[in-house]
Amino acid sequence: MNHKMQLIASLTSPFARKVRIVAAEKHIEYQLVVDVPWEAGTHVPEFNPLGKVPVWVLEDGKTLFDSRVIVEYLDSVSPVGHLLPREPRPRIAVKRWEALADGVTDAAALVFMERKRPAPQQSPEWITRQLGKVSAGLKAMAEELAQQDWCTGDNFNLADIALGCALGYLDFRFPEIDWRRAYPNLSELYDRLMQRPAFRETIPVV
Ligand SMILES: N[C@@H](CCC(=O)N[C@@H](CS)C(=O)NCC(=O)O)C(=O)O
Repeated sequence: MNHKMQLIASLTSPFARKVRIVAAEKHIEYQLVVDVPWEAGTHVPEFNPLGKVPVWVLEDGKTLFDSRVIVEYLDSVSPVGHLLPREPRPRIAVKRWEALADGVTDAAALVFMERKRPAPQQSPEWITRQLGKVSAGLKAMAEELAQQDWCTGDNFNLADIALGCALGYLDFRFPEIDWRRAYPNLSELYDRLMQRPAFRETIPVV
């Protein structure tokens, strides 16, 4: 039996936000199923053996993860507003941006989780190492963006979405990291992204 496609996600996950933005930009309909993988009653492991969100459930019940696989799938199923170029070189350039932005988010998320552990169990070295990745990643993204309007090429695409989700996650969990002042070009692009309903409607909430 065919069902409506579903996205299993928490409302705070920056990776799920990337998927929600891609689906909205491409006008792909789905049912949002909110599930927090950290909570005792979570069903996420039934859909993804890794126990992580986002998970996309296809009409036939098959599942897709992780966010990079899902967004590539969504871009391929609808011709509306292509977010990944078809040509190999520009396509890989966008996916490299996505890896960089997602990597910043991954490192920041590790810090957030480490800081939630009881103080004696926290490793300051681990936190410093991950924060170093966040700083280096922000610097690299600012340098690569330079004075361009968008991350790659002449149009908004998945690279900009991934960057926006990384910056939005830093705002949400690390308001003390003042990336706007350090990198005005990232700030300008972020403001432009926030004019899009898909970004405004997916701001992380606790
Ligand atoms: N590489 C994955 C990362 C997903 C991820 O780390 N999700 C977090 C929430 S932001 C999660 O579900 N964590 C639960 C866990 O690690 O058990 C993706 O892009 O989808």
